[in-house]
Amino acid sequence: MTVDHPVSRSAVPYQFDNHVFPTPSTQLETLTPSAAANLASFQAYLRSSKRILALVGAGLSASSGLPTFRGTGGLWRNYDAMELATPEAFSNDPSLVWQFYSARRAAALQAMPNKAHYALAELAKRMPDFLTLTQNVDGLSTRANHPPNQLLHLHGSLFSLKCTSFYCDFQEDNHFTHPLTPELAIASEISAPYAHIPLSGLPHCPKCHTGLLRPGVVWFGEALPWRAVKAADDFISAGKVDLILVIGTSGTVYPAAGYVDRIRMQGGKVAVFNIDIDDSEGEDDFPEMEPERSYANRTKWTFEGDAAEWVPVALEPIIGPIEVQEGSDGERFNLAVGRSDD
Ligand code: BJW
Repeated sequence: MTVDHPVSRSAVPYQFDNHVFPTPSTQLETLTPSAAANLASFQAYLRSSKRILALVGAGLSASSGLPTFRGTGGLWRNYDAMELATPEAFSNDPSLVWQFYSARRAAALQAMPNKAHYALAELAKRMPDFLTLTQNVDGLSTRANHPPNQLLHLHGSLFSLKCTSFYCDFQEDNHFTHPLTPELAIASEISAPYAHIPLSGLPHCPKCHTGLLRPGVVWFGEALPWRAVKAADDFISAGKVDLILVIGTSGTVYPAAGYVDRIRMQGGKVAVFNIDIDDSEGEDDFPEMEPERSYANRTKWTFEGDAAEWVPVALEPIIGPIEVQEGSDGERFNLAVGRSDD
């Protein structure tokens, strides 16, 4: 659906049907010898790691059916992310921006956490010195029961609401009602067409009764939540981080992307899980060495493919096998974790 709208010159908003679909699970059953050596080398280092950080992005939730922002299958395929994820866009056209976020709230509510969300939650339960920094606003890590004290939301949440009035401090978290107003029911589907909603039909503050509410996400040019940034800094300052898992993120948005270099500069190693590894990321650190020595000395591992497939496999020596089953109410549970705590 092409929408002609003043905010965007190239707009095809709400055309989010180009998801990145998960690669078939058979990808891991046919590992080449070098891929198996890569995995074994990573797992050996993982077992020896005491302090681990994960930086996750939209690709983590791709196989849950939620579109990513950039690249193939990008959320804003013909639309620049900067155009909607800014305070200016909201101020210019709150109706457009609210419909965009309303559709994403609906999609996130319908989505289920995948095996990678559960695997990270399980790692957190088994390793007190494991911390996940998520750029995602979809709430899926929380719904996979990731321990909240080991999960920092750098870019806020689709399910937080804030009053835009300068004079009002209203903020509410975990607000899962959809639609937020009867008028926003038209934006309940990811491909819903755009229709202008007057200001009176958009969510207003229940405290001051005058201010317009906005989604509690971090837009370009806005500061990240200071508590989350401080907690991340404290974790990094408390001791060397042995390993950072970089999962499903393009690493293009700062300051989040900067954590990878900070860990490398401390001497920590990096493991990248992405459906699309570019040539420079895949480079062997020691290409001239024979394979065994090369793998033993690696400072970086890459796992190309669906994070929902790779992450549970890569973490298996610590967390055991992850099996996800759906409950009668449609919610999913991580039922079988085979490794005992001996
Ligand atoms: C798969 C997969 C599968 C697919 N399996 N993988 C330093 C240098 C340059 C610029 C800056 C800088 N520091 C700050 C800036 C400016 C700016 C910035 O970074 N700009 C860049 C674009 C250059 N940063 C900011 O403005 C930040 N604020 C700030 O710095 O404030 C300073 C300040 C201080 C004090 C006072 C005031 C201000 C704020 C950034 C906020 C970002 N917000 C968004 C929107 C959130 C709300 C929403 O969701 O709508 O966050 S933008 C968007 O990008 C969203 C994401 O969290 C973020 C990152 O995207 P992500 O997650 O990496 O997704 P994609 O789509 O990019 O990548 C997906 C990846 O998954 C791809 O690689 C795929 O291949 C892969 N994939 N399927 C595995 N199945």
